[in-house]
Amino acid sequence: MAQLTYRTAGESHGPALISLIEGMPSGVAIDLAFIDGELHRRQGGYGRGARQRIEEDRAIFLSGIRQNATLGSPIAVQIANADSRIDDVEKTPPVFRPRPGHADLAGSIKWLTMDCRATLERASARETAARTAAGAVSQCLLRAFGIECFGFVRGSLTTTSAIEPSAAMLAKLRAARDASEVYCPDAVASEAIVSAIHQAKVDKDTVGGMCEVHVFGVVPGLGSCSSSDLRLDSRLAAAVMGIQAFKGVEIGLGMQAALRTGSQVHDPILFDASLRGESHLGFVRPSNNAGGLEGGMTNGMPIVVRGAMKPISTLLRGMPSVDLRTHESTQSQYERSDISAIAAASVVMENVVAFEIARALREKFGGDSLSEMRANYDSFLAAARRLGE
Ligand code: EPS
Repeated sequence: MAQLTYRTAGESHGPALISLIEGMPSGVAIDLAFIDGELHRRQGGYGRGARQRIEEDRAIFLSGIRQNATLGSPIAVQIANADSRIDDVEKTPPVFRPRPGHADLAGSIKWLTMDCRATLERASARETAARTAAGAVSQCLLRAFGIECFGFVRGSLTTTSAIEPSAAMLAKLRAARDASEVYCPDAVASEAIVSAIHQAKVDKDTVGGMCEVHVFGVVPGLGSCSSSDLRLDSRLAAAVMGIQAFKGVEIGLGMQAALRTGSQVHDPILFDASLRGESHLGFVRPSNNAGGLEGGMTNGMPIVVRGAMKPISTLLRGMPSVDLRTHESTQSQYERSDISAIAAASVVMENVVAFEIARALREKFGGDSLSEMRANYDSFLAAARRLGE
């Protein structure tokens, strides 16, 4: 059994983006409508720029599936770029005035060039379409085990929604989120975020925000405390920080845990024998400050991850910068961009989190086919239920 991994390739204005996924078991039903739906959601949200009117992202499977089910072989997914013009110097000119906050300056020094385009084409968040595709494929595996992921926008600037998602509310939450222009299921908060983005547009400024992902139905025991790179919380943090423009990650109570005493932070452990059954071991946690992870392992409670996205670094009014050819002070170069991509970021975050859960699920239950993996999963749960009997 290969480890579940993925890599992406592709530039923002190159011919296409590619995702190469390895380690999926055979026999997983691939829900093409769901995957294209995730790609479509990622293109949306109030505050997006003109590029999204040009693109219509679709996942084209080049390998690894047959009759809409995985074969167990590497899965290559292609997303074509309609706005493909990377070699057209008139339409895609060099960029010599780096944007503060973007990869422009650091990349130009790293690759020893004065043309920031050499860096920005790959640094662009266009690449997150390929990551969303990989995550959506992994969600097809998760769903076979009853695991559901829900990503949304928690807030931006002065607005923070107090909504508390639960598995029982999932269908309603998804409907409310999908009805919101900024993917925030709280209608009042959604409206406030839309107005903040609108104001930023008027001011030729940009806006970031806070995204959150809840994962329901995860079996206890994924991840491991045995070494730091196997801790699922460390992997989730790396996956979320790997999203363009993310500057912070929290699990459960996150940073707030440092400001409270132990008795105010740790979730009590109770046992209710009447709950013991097929998918419940009987342990009850009346709170979930741990965000479903203790010792780097899932504890059976929903996984809760929050990520902070900084504002887009391309400002219509520019920012103080320097011309790399002359070192003279100037305003940063304007490139067509978004005012806010926070809604899109919540879709990306849901899918990168999903991939890490799927990776941990593959590590624990192995198998080359879904049926072999399922048998291992069932026998683990049966053994866990026998503990203490
Ligand atoms: C981005 C700049 C814009 C965004 C892009 C991210 O691209 P363009 O320069 O082509 O208008 O639209 O995001 C996407 C294309 C996307 O699909 O998410 C940047 O500089 O990061």
